[in-house]
Amino acid sequence: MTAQYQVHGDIAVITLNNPPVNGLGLSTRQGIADGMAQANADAAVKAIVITGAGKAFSGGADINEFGKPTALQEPNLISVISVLENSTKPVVAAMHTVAMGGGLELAMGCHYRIAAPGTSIALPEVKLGLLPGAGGTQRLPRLLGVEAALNIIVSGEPIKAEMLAMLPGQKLFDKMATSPESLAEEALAYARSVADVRPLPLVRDLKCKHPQGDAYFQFARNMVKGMSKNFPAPAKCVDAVEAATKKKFDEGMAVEREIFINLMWTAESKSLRHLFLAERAASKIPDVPADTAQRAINSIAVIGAGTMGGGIAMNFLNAGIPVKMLEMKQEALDRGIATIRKNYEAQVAKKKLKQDKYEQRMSLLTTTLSYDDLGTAELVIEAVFEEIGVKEAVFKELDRVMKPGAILASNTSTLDVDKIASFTKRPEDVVGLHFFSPANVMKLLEVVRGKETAKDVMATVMTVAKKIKKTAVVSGVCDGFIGNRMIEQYGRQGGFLLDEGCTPAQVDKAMEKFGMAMGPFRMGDLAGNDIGWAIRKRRYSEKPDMKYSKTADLLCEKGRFGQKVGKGWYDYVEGKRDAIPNAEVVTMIEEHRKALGITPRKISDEEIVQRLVFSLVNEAAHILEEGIANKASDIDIVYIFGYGFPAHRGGPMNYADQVGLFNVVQAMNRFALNPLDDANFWKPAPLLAKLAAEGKSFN
Ligand code: T1G
Repeated sequence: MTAQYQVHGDIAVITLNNPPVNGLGLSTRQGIADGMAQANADAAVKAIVITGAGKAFSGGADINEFGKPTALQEPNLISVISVLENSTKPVVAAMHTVAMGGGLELAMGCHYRIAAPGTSIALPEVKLGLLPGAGGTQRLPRLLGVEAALNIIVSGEPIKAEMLAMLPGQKLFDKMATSPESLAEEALAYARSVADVRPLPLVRDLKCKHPQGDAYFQFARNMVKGMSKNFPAPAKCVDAVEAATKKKFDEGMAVEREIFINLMWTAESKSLRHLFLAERAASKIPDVPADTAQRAINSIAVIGAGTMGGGIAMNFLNAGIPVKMLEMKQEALDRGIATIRKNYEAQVAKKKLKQDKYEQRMSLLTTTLSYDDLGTAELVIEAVFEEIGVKEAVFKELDRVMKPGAILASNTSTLDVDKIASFTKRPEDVVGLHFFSPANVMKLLEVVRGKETAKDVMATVMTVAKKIKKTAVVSGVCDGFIGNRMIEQYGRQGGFLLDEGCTPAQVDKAMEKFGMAMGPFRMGDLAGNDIGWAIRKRRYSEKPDMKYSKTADLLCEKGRFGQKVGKGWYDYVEGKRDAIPNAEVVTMIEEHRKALGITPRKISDEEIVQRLVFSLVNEAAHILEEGIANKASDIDIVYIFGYGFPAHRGGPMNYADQVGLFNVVQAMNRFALNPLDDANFWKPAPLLAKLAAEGKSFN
């Protein structure tokens, strides 16, 4: 059982013990029920304490159980909470560290609640496309008041127990423990103090009203509508809490239950639950055991004080890790430091960063013009010009100066990490750390594993990534790694669609309606169209038979590189991001079609979305076959965190699974018949064809 039962004098203690966060899986629920039966049957027991071992009181329902029969198997969470509530002896919840989701709902079914300071309280179900499904929407408003409860339920965000304990009239906490260490003792003492109190206080009996109910809930619905594009759950949270104010407790519970079950089956919730597990699975590397010894990283060096170098440095300064930054010239260093200061000062101005924190971070930053000063760092990250000759010079110097065991990382986004490693005598210490611009903002980090990169280096950089709050995904060495390799096919399809009859605005609108943060052409204007131009020029010589539309080249020949020059596929007003369609560009595309003898055709949004998204999927299937990515869910994480793919679609691979791989292959077979497209590309990757034929999915 993953819940232990002990008796301390006349108090029974049930301790949840299901690492890592006491997820309320079947065995834990059974353990609680058994413990309660034992305590209620033992005449010597006067009261009961429920608490959690390890790093949480409880992180809620066991997410690994979702969609599995055991999740609903009796005793399900609602039944267990009823056992607590209907106990003939008082039950005290003793919470520490984390009491979230079903864990908080469990505590609210108890008669009394004690929390240690620092306990994170949350009902994060909305982040999984759900709502609290074990009485949270009915009990929390009774304990905290309707408005405070609804805010917590709709935001899903954690809040410290001591903050909630200060709310006037709150009944969520009967007592705050003086410290996490004294919680157990104080809970036993408190349980003794209430052992004979009758009647037992039941949360379900508390009143739940809002003085201006209808007006308030209308206001709440308007607020939620604005923030929950594509997501049905937040609005449903409002419905459930409103039911708590208008119906009897059991009727309100029935409303909550019905909404919960309906939300469980929505594509949005399945996608968000997939993402929750995918994000945590990404940090696991199949052949690198979790207990692999890691190298100590106490300080780092960054080579290059440009946009990327500065952004990379900020990640470490934010995590309190000292950074030594090297440049070739003092003025480049000064420029780099000034940019870092500007970024921090902007955060201070927006009250997102305290002045003293800003100064503390800057105190961790030192600079140098000499490689000989770098020897003390345990990790060095180069972010210099993207040219192999420059990388060679840098890595030869790093090999000379860095102490044995230091990790040598390259931020390259297109070059061969194995080749870079070959410039050193220690290829086992070389790894790629591909940050996405702006490096201090984008969560995604592609960790590029060279063929000789040591396992402890991989384990170490994955831990470092978590420390600097990055979501790291392991990639093998290939041109473009995972994200950029796939985006190249996506861009090619965008060009073909222009040749065949679309305007940039039509393609962008279709993709943004699908949920992309930005369509391909607005994204090109943001990143800089000249980047793609340079890659295509390389391709024209490397892969002469690879088909491309020429429209993007024509655009670059007119110097329309994007936002940075005020014009690209669209026009831009200085300092503004609005993309203004440009008639000249549309004419350029039309004339190009005419020159090719193409009669434009009307292309549906559905075809636009399928050709762009399935081009990602087919390329990703090759990436999986080649072992460049370890698992399909890693690719979903790359696209959600690095390329603005909509979370409610769960990533390209999850989306393909939801469409059905058989249907994806059918669509690709249709695209292959289009003479203006690239039939060769649309041949389904063998892995995709196999899964589709077997009725299987990627994830
Ligand atoms: N069930 C099972 N495992 C969980 C879990 C959970 N609820 N939450 C986290 N884990 C695992 C996670 O996969 C990882 O595993 C490890 O714990 C550390 O997680 C009826 C239906 C609790 C604040 O949404 O917010 O209750 O990788 O890296 O930063 O209404 O995890 O180590 O093998 O995030 O210290 C609602 C989600 C469920 C909580 C800890 N609960 N979890 O953060 O560690 S739905 C949640 C979190 C529900 C009821 C409904 C965080 C955390 P591994 P971590 P952390």
